Amino acid sequence: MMNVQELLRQKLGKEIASASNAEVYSALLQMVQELSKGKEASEKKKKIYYISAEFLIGKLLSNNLINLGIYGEVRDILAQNGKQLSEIEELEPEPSLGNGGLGRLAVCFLDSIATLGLNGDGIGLNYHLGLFRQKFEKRLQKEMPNPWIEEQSWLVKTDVTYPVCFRGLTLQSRMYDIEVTGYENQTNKLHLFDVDSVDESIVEEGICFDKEEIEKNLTLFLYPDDSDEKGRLLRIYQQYFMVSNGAQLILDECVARGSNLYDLPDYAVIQINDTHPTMVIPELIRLLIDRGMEMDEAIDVVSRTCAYTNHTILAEALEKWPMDYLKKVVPQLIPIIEILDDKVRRKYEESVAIIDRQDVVHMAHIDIHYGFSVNGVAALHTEILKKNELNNFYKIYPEKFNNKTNGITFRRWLLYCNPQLADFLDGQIGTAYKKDAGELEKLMQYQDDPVVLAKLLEIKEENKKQLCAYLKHTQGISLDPESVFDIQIKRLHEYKRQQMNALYVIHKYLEIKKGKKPSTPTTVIFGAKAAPAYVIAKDIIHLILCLQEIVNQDPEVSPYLRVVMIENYNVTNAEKLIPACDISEQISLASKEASGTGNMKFMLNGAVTLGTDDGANVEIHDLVGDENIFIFGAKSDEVIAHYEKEDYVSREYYKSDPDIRAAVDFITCEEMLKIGQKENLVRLQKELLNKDWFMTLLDFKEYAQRKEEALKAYEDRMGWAKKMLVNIAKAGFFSSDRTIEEYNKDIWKL
Ligand code: 26V
Repeated sequence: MMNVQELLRQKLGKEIASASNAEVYSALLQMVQELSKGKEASEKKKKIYYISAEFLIGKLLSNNLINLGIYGEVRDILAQNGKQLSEIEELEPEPSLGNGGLGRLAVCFLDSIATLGLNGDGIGLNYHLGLFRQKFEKRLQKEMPNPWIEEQSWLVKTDVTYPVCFRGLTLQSRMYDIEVTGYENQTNKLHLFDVDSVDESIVEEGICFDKEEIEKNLTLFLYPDDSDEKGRLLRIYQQYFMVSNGAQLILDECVARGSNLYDLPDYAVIQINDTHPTMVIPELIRLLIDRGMEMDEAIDVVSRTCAYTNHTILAEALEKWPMDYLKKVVPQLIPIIEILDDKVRRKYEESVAIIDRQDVVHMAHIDIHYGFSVNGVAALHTEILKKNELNNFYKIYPEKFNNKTNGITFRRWLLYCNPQLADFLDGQIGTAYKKDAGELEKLMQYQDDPVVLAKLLEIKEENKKQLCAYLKHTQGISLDPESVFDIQIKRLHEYKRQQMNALYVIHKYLEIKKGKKPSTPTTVIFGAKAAPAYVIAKDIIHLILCLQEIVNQDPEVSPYLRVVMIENYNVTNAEKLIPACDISEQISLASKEASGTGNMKFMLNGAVTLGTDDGANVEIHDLVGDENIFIFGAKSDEVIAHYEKEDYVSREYYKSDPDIRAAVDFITCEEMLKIGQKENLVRLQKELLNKDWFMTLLDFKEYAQRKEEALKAYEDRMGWAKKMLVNIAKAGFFSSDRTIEEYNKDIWKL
């Protein structure tokens, strides 16, 4: 057994007490890398390759210390030497290599794959600048570059390099690895591909850069703006670069493990995370043909190796690439894609073809025809795929479709972010829940125990105070820890309906102004980034920031209601916000949120959900029962029927309901226009009245009512604590360990 203190001192080259925080951070990083390297598992025959354009890693220091089983020891040693681990953590830049749930899910999965001792690695891109850093200026979002790679980082440079050919350009790649430590188990790897020629100096104002200098910009940014052709072409360059490297690595590794390539499915299974890595299918076929295989045989081998996960039903998010674009970037794939399309066309109807009449390639169609598994990410989502969006495919391949309800790693989202709760659970139900999340159910025996319930309330209060201190320290925001913390943190998208929450704030503000003073004050907290080119999403941010000012500065209102929009919402501040939440806002339009994973993180940390019957909320609802969740709004089948009949008219709701009218009118009232931008506010109001594609006004009334009920229920502290307890106790199902066990049992079969 090594001595942590000794090792740390050795890395530092001096006494801990006399080192700076930066030196301690650097020594810890080296120490962790050394310890995790020693835990690499011996390779087994078959391996899962999780290929994804996004891995929203989050900070790694404490996560790795926990998984290596030395977090407490390190924290105590540092404390004995006058150092705070929490202060050292602040020095680590967050690798934000993902947009949201899809990228974060990929990292939770890697954690569980390693924790369960499975043979599996991640494959992705080494973006030098993660998702932009968000700044608010004049109550508008501004995007800034978000660098994370420092002289010393978690990246380990390898000797692995491959040629990747584009039309008229061949680049030599470089593979970097990040160690993925499993919880008290082996270390796996996340392989991130890069090119040495990337040049950060081409970044101009904000996040603008020359999109045509592929050698310099290939891995510079995560998902650059794809609103114009050059941006979309760069996206294809990135995707192909990722999959070509991935495919070459996979073939090399499988051959090294003994594959003759005809038996590839016995050595590899490739999980394709959404359609971004879809080109791995034609690329593998191309490489196998290069190595002497017949086309039909190559297609068969690849089809038995690849599995596809769908993460959305939103049509605008399903990737389609014009043939022209593909020809400009990856001409070598064109004949293969044409053959794949031709085979489909000979057997099936037009609607399931790969290349449509406009000469556009439907990436998901490649995955479904030429993969052996298609899964959705929550029960409702999978049912909608089968019944609606992908019904034509389901009729052809019913056996391929399966559900894998998402999950989250309890190491990061409980043990790390809520140590008080984890410690309390250890004492109450033992520590087995850390490896077997179902053990959390044991908490149910205490649902009427006043001591346990009081303790849960005390932990929540403590976490709220810590959040207040953190926000004061990092953003200069003052909150009242005595108020109800009502939190909505997620990407800004109309279907997620932050605008409905904002309308509630207006409604409540107007009520208070009329003299209806609530008995419990509420703090409504938002955190969200909007895609740089997503106009209405940015208007919604503007609306919230204007409300923040009006509400908080009104002395009549602010004792009862406060609004706060956190700047630069990311994994790091999610880890502080989630443990401090009372009411978890999961209010997407039913049918639109494939799963959601924030909903699971909140539940696990004792928040009560206010939500629609959408995504995994449906499964949360089933598990906790009506008593312990606040559900409202149109059901998914009603919503789908409205879209089919085209019979939803938002203006009707505006006209017939005075509360709705007052709230919507407020968006452009004199007070708002005094501090806000007329253009943005008018545009948003018009959108709500003339289109409201995601049916905000349809659900608004019921939403406001349910929220009042939740706030009332909160006042019965013991009754609320019981709801908290049931939510924590039933959260075990949402451990990503369970999800990964299901992937392995049904799809990967390692
Ligand atoms: C992407 C885009 C890009 C273009 C503009 C509109 C739009 C809308 C949605 C998306 C989402 C793409 C896929 C995605 O991130 N899905 C998320 O995956 C999570 C993990 O499975 C899941 O929990 C979320 O519900 C789902 O939205």
